[in-house]
Amino acid sequence: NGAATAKAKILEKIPPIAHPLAKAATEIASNINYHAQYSPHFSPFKFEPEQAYYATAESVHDQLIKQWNETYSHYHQVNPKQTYYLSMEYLQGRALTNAVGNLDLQVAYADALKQLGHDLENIVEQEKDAALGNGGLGRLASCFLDSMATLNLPAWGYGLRYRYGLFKQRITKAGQEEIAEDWLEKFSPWEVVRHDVVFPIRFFGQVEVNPNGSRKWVGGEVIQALAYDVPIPGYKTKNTNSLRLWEAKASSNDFNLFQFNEGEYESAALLHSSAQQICAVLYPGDATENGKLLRLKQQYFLCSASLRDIIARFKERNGEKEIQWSEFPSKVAVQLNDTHPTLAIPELMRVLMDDEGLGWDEAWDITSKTVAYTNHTVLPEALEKWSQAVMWKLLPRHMEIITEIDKRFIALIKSTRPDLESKLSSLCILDNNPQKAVVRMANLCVVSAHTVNGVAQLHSDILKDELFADYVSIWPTKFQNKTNGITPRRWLKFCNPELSQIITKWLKTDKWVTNLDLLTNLRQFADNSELQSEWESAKLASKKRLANYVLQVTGVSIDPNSLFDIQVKRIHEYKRQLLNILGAVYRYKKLKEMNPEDRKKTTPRTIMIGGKAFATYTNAIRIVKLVNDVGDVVNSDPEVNNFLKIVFVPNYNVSVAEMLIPGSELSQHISTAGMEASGTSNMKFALNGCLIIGTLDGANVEIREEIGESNFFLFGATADQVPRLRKERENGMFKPDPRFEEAKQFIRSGAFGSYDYNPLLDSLEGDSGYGRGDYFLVGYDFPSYMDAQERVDEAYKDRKRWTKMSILSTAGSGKFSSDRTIGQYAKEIWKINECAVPSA
Ligand code: B1H
Repeated sequence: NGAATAKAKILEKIPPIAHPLAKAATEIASNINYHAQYSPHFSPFKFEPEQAYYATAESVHDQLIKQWNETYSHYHQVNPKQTYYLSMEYLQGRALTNAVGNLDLQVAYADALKQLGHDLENIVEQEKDAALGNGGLGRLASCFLDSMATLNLPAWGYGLRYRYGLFKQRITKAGQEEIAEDWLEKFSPWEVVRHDVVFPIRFFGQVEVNPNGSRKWVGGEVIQALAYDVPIPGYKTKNTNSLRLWEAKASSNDFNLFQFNEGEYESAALLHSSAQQICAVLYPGDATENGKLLRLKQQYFLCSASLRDIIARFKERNGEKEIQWSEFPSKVAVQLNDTHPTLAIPELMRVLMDDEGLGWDEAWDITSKTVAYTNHTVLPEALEKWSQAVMWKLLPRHMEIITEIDKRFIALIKSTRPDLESKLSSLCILDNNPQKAVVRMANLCVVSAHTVNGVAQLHSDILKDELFADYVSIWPTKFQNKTNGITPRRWLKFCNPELSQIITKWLKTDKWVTNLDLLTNLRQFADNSELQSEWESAKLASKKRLANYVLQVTGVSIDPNSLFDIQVKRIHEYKRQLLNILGAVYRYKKLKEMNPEDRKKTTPRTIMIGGKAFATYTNAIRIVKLVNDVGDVVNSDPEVNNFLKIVFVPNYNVSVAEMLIPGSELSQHISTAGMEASGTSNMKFALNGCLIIGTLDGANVEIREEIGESNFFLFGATADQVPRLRKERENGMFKPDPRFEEAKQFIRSGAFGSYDYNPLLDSLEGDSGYGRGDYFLVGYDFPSYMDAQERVDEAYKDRKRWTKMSILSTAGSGKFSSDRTIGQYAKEIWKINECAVPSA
């Protein structure tokens, strides 16, 4: 406690001053001290890292508030067309490093904290990740927000303020354990509650028909949506956009004081708890279907609150003039992040017709010119279908509207495309199958949106040629590709400062941070031995940091001189973590059989696998257990553990990724071709000089094109071969490679403990639940995967050549900046322009 008092004592020497725009370190120290004393959230006279974090965050928040307000009023004054990105998920991660870095106050804040007896590096670790998303789709939304602000685009995000984010993963002897992630346990210093932004949201009820024929949705239950705003600072620009997250609240007049006073506490509180349920948890699914009423309520809650807000802003900015609704699409672009916010379509129709009195044709014209849809997956089980019966109950007016949209679509086809009539049953929106009548949300999006896009070239081609092929023949110009991207601020500059400095030094500019194509200029130095040795020592430093982290969270000590091989992503059979671990098992078995001299000639490897498994996805849970069991045996086997370690990295999230990626040398992106829409971690790894072993799937295809075939370890079937291979598999025409059989047999023999792995391994042979066995073609791709791994081992022996490949990976990653992606959305889909806040 002596140390604690010493820290608190430092505060006495520094005057606490409210100085929201401090730039110099001493002023910033005063401002942090001010918050420690005058925005107290803790007992006084404590200044441990936790208190220092909150005080620092509030100081940074001060810095953001002014430019945030200025951004709002500038947009308000200019009244440009603005984009609203609707997403059920955002994976923001930590905000402090990003905010300080975007404000370009990194050095000043580090100095200020030193004066206060703390290290910025240590303080940022105090922040909990905001994990309001599952995986790539949510992280993409967050990268997009960063780019929209950095490009000075008038573009906001809308989402839900989940009380509990994605679960925390703990690994025990039994495998994965899920724990509630209480990110708001104390509070978030970044969000601002807007008590004046509240909208009533209705559920259930009925449709009333007025004498004039107009319709109105009435009755049911009404819950309030309350806005919380999170500032989204752009990099070195004043523009600070908003992420508006809705929270559900019961209306205060709904609280039945009479009942409460009568002692009926529970029924009095019922509405409160039913409101609270809506934003209680993020649905922890990734590409899995669910039929939960609550999830549908969440989706409607997001759509309705956001549209009400958008319309209110449109009216407000219109001023005193009479409203011209036809101008709405020239002021508003709504982007649907997958089908999860599809209800925005019937909701906009409903408000325009029932509240604003427009006719169908006008409302339809406005709606379809406003809304665009991004598809993120072709997995059939992830294409949302909602029960018609449930929808009629929860959203009766919306179901009327959807039915009418469908009717008109069918009429259009019958009158203009009789050749497609036979396909109408799969093209229309309502699937009236008497067993289970559903609404097909993707069809509703495609029929209603002005633009539909995929997230990588291959994926967009599959949408056009397969999933949406018939729609393409109806609306040939509706379909586009927008290859995903990642923000180079978080995913290089801030997470890998060592490498960033080297890049800046050799390019003689740091402009690459906002113009990532400049990285191509590194190519000319790829053979330069001075750059190579700087590059290698940066990588080694990151590997050592990672090794420390792994030791701390798993107790396993790994050798920074071994090849660091990483696969981190949600656990899913199509992502084929099983292929990785079967390859590792085979490697282990061969190492065991070798004589010690031969062993020494192998390339030492550390294989790291991380990711969360959806709790009810049995095979994913089994895969986590298998990786851990194999690791336990291998890592404690003195014969081989100098040559091979296998580590399961627990609780993979944004912050863990920021640690892992800079320290990676090889990363695995090995999905069955045609199944990973894009992938975005592949881009993050390549940008940080990590080589990829992968299939021709998603964005891998474009990454390989950009960085060069010879710098990419390719293997496996291509997307167009997959259907034939599955057929052959079904017909018993598949001859497994002996190495594949050996690896499975080794696991079945009990070499990794007594857990019953037979059901998991059987999925590679007999029935897998997807149809006849090995739907994901692990067995088919195994031999070419193992061959590619041998090429990796060979390549790593020539360190100069490896380093050159690593430099070329970074040099070729410019295309994958989310600035490029967002620039294309802005120009080709949203038709919005930059709206920079003038300086001073
Ligand atoms: C992606 C999802 C997803 N595609 C359903 N689809 C969900 C589907 O909770 N749910 O119900 C949640 C998420 N996520 C991913 O999007 C793709 O698999 C990646 O390949 C892609 O890179 C990413 C971003 O486009």
